[in-house]
Amino acid sequence: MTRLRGGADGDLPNLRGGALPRAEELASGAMLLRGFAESESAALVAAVAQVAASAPFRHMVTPGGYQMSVAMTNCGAAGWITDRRGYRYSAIDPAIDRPWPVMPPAFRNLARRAAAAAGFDGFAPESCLVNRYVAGTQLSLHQDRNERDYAAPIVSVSLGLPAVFLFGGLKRSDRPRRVPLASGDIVVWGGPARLAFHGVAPLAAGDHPLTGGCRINLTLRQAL
Ligand SMILES: [Mn+2]
Repeated sequence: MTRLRGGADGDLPNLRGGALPRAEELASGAMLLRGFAESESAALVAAVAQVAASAPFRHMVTPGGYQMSVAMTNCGAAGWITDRRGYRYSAIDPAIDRPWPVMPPAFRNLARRAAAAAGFDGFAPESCLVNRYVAGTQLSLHQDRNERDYAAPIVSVSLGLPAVFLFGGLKRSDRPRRVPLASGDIVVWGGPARLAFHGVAPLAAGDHPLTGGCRINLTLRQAL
């Protein structure tokens, strides 16, 4: 078990009975930080609602013409988008032709602490992609490679319904690990794992006190 400085409240008790380590290395450069965002999860969900009030969730279209099952929005100086022209970052929300909402300071602060806990100091994301999953929604295996450079890690925060994260290797054909994620869990991957293939298995139906019938995922990146 890796010793881990906790979230906002320091050394939290393990609310899951001590059965699972708080921090688990998924691969070299990839860490699962269980419960790291738990104590601030309600505030994060409230902040997501504020973001979505300005920049509504929408189902974007891939360059190949498929509509994504995950509903997405963004906040921060750059938002990840896809349309028939390709995958990229944009300072403007194309749905409303205005800049994305400002990133809540709590997002940036949490991401910086989580990255540091995983061994990546100085993380300063200017982009937060917000994904919303409902029962049956999935995200197929892919690499995050639209960022300007790959020196910074990716920080991924799970809120609401649980999911199975698929964490593969550097080749698409590498069989992915199936990693159960609960609300408040954070996965950080960078360094030798920065270009690992990853995805999300189809979400199981459920009802979560924080988010009802959905799962919210925050993906924080240094994109520019
Ligand atoms: Mn991704």
